[in-house]
Amino acid sequence: MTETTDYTPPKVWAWNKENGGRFASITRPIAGPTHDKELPVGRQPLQLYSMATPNGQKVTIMLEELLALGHAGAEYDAWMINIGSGDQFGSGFVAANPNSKIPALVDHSGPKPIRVFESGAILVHLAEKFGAFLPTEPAARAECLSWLFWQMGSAPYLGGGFGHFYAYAPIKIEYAIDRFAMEVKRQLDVLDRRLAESPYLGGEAYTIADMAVWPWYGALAKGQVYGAGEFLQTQDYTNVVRWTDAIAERPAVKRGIMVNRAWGEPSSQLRERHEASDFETKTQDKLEPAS
Ligand SMILES: N[C@@H](CCC(=O)N[C@@H](CS)C(=O)NCC(=O)O)C(=O)O
Repeated sequence: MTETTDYTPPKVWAWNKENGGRFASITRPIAGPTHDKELPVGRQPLQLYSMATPNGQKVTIMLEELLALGHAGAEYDAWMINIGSGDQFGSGFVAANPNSKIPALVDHSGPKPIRVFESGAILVHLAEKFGAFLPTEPAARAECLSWLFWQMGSAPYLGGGFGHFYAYAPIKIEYAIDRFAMEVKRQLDVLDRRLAESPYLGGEAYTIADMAVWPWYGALAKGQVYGAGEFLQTQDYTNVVRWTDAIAERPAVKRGIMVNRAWGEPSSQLRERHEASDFETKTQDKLEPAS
């Protein structure tokens, strides 16, 4: 083990604003808004405030799946919250999500708007509202919710643990990378063993559990996050790769991952979505054609 630091924690921690890590500018030890800014509200029943990170994609995939099933009440306006610029600290966003993280949903379909934050809570809210993608039979429901909550508990080790120390921290700390690489490989093995037993995480049917896990672990399995495919040898998790590829083929998934996306191929970016036809007319290649 290489010694990389001789740091000894002081008696009282102090906020060192110049910590140098990627995203340091949006990392703070305090909650609450930094500035006044109301959220826009469109004409659709559901208002989503988000960005196309894996946590954001879970919800846009679900909304597109619901619309594909014919649930017109799932029509939504998707507004861009640029977390790199600190939009999550605006007063309106903090009122929708006191945790200042995307995604946040405000459901305007009832007599009073309902705010929902935490992607897992948003998926359950939508699944119950439309009676879709969450089985009602007790055993199947329990299995689905177990995998959904597995994602909520596990992904912080992947993103905040492995991803942070492998890709974003200003120094490479062998101990931290080793510890979280071990945990992430264990998590991939958990998924691989489950997906050897059944086509989807909840069993025979595709559910909100798959929608929550796929944007993180599917992307990881294909080497699309943190450039860590080779390091973690993700191709070896063959059941995860099979499941990842099958979900990627779903038309609603193809649409969902484009929403609130502001990077990559211009044709893959639908920065704001206000109606279904926006996928044909408002992608970045159409809005700003290369001259
Ligand atoms: N557990 C939350 C995690 C949400 C989350 O971490 N969102 C990130 C983007 S992927 C974010 O908004 N980060 C901005 C920040 O931390 O200031 C959920 O599932 O909704």
